[in-house]
Amino acid sequence: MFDERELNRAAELLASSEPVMIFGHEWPDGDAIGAVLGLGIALAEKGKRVQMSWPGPLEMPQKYQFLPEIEKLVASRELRPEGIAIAVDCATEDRLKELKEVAFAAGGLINIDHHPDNTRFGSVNLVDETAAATCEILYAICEKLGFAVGYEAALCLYTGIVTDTGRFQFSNTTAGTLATASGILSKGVKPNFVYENVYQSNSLAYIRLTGEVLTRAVYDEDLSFVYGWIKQEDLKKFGVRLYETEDLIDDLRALKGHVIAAVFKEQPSGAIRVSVRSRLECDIGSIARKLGGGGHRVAAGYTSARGTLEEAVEELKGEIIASGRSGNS
Ligand SMILES: [Mn+2]
Repeated sequence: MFDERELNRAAELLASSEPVMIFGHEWPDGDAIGAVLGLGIALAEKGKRVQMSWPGPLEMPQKYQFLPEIEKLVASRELRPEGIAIAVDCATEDRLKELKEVAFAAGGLINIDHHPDNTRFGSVNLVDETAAATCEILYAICEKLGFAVGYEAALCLYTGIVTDTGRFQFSNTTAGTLATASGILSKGVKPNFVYENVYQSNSLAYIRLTGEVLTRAVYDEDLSFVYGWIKQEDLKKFGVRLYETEDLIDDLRALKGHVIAAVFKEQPSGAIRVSVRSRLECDIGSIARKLGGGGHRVAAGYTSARGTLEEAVEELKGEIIASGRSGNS
């Protein structure tokens, strides 16, 4: 857990400043979206003027569009430095992209995050790497600072926790995570409502794309490494947006015996973005950092410096071997 003095400094900043700008990272996942909206709603209910945003387009996967207050999100270009800024679920200041300047020019920058490689870039840092999700930290902060978490904020925070813990199945799920979830359910959140929206709202096009990716998946038994790929032509063929493919890696992870899973995604620029996951015995986060990315021990990502998909696959295999993982060791 983070320092109580940091929490007190955050409380002072929040009490004395307005508006409160809350920023997630580009192409936000469920935790970042839940954190921006959940904290924004909780502060607004306390009478605070809030501005919620993230860099890049305010687009998000369809599965998160059931969340409240989405229409209040403000495009990054409309923001000027005023009040204070809060960065949520951002390991580094660079995750803020074009909002970085606004965030640092504000009257204070509170960094709330759970990534182990968080650089403490804020003027106040509430970083707890033992938390499963930024939304889990936010629930604790709201409770401690007396910001009542009502149904709508709870719904957002719950969504962040459910998605970052793989529905409470990943190794980051702790007794504390479930205690937080329990507190949230007491606010009236219905697990099946979130489940149906987040996990049972895929388009047929997406399910068919998944089928294609799984059909051609490769398993390197020596490295216990399973991987798949999505090219721009696949997205075109099936009519799926790249940011909607965040969870596809979990389907590959159903494979018995695998330790590392990856999905290589060709970006519109041609660059290869790689999502990687591992079982607890392998630190995929440090491999991703070696390749210029970042993340957690068991969930990370990076953009390959290599030109082609094939080269990116070889690059990752090389790093897996270099890390000592081969021959099912
Ligand atoms: Mn997160």
